[in-house]
Amino acid sequence: MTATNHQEPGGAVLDRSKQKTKTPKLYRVLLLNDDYTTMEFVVHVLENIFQKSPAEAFRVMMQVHTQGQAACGTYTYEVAETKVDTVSNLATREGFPLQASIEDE
Ligand code: TYC
Repeated sequence: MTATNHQEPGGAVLDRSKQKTKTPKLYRVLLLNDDYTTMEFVVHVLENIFQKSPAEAFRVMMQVHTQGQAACGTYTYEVAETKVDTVSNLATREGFPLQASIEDE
């Protein structure tokens, strides 16, 4: 928040407290379950694309497997989009149908 002082003719000082730098809107990246992608590959994706520890990667993978989907990170839109593309490209390269999607935080 920046406050700029404006000198008024009568000597009064007005504070402009309009927010100039806005915090960017954030988006969740969701990983979706399917019947064909191996658990090992999903753990690999979570460790390498979403920077999860091995234990956290396993926990998130099991959450997707049992509940259909789970959040794996929160990012600006551009970064979230890149994560989704990276998952899709890596999965396609390995012959898996694994998909990720984006939702508003
Ligand atoms: N359901 C998959 C299996 O039984 C494992 C899996 C987990 C797939 C998470 C996708 O996002 C996923 N092999």
